[in-house]
Amino acid sequence: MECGLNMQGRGIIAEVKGLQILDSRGNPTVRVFMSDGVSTVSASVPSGASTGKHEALELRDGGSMYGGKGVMKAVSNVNTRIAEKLKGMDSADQKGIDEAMIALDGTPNKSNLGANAVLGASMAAARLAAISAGKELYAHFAGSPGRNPILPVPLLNIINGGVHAGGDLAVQEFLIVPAGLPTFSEALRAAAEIYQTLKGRLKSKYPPSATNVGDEGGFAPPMKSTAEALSAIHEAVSAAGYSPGKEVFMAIDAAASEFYRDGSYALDGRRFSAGELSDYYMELANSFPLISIEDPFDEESFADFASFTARTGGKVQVIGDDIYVTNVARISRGIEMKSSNAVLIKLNQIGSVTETLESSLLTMGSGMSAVVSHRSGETTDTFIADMAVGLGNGQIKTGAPARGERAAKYNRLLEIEQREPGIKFAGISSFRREL
Ligand code: 2PG
Ligand code: MG
Repeated sequence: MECGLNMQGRGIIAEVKGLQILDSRGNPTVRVFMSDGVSTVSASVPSGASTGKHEALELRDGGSMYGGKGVMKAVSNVNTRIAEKLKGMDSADQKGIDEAMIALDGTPNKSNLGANAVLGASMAAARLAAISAGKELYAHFAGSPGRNPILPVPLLNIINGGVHAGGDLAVQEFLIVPAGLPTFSEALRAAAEIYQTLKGRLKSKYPPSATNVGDEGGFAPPMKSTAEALSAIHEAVSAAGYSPGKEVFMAIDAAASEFYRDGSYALDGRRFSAGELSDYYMELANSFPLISIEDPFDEESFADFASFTARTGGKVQVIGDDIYVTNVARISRGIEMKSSNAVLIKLNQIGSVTETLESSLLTMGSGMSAVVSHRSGETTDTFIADMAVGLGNGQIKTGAPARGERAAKYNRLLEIEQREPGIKFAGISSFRREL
């Protein structure tokens, strides 16, 4: 990109350019470059597989190229309509920028410009605002009143199932949560050691293909049931020398919409009603140190979420992901119905930084936990690591401690920890599970 030609002042958007790149699954995604004539920044957009029905629209080209998954239309929208609109705007005015793009799009789900086009430009604007003010991105996010930067507890997905792997496990994610370690780096070290220990144990118990990995870097072993996966992790935690339920907890993301058909749930070789599934989760929570359960029911089941959340008595963090899709209206409904005590926060579900921050602040203000999350299709962009630190929400879910696109986020958190010894690790206190 040519710099210095259109210089109008630090932080003032002079140039916006899109590029079609590949994500971690080898599918096209959008990268946006933005310049104020002095600095050029870029941001890359992630992409989900178990997407919620109500997510903002990811614009794909169709046709034969990339199996229809090209994003050249979104890139062209960045280069033309979005660029024209944003040139001359101050990148520090995130709200103004995002509102201008939302108005330009004119649809409720960003289907005109594409949420991938809008989000890329929105994230790039945040980066340009930070760099032009001489700030790190996390410090930029921490700049608003009421935000206390904190290093988040990582939720690391070390066994992959559901649509992220090719096996028989219906539950999508089996995670470890090293919330009881004193610092972020010690928590990450515990996670990495447990990951390698699990790898060794899977090798000795299953065929060699058991340590092949799924989309988020977790192993995809030929296991038959939820309990089998949880047992393997539970044992690996102890075998690695950590105390389960004290130093290291466990979590699942059922992503239950993916195995909900005709009013019942198909997993572990049988069909469950919502009530039976709730019993099943309670049994699992009594047998393992399960600290968090995400998307236990279908994405429209606000009432089933609410009964389950009440039933756990605040002992388990119940996260809503596909049910809320980072959308203020749906989160508000969840708050009213007490459907969960936590919300997953994903930038591309809603499609702009401003709306993502609004959803996060609504969640945190209501006493629920907000969990900042990656997507199963990622890039090496580390935006969410900085966003979580600056926002101070206390938890981040960004895959296994392996594969470049996942490790990049954890490594960025290590860097922030080293730069800013004053920023504390959220630890177990970020699990405000009661409502
Ligand atoms: C989830 C996510 C991320 P996907 O369900 O929480 O782990 O998966 O990006 O495929 O929706
Ligand atoms: Mg999920």
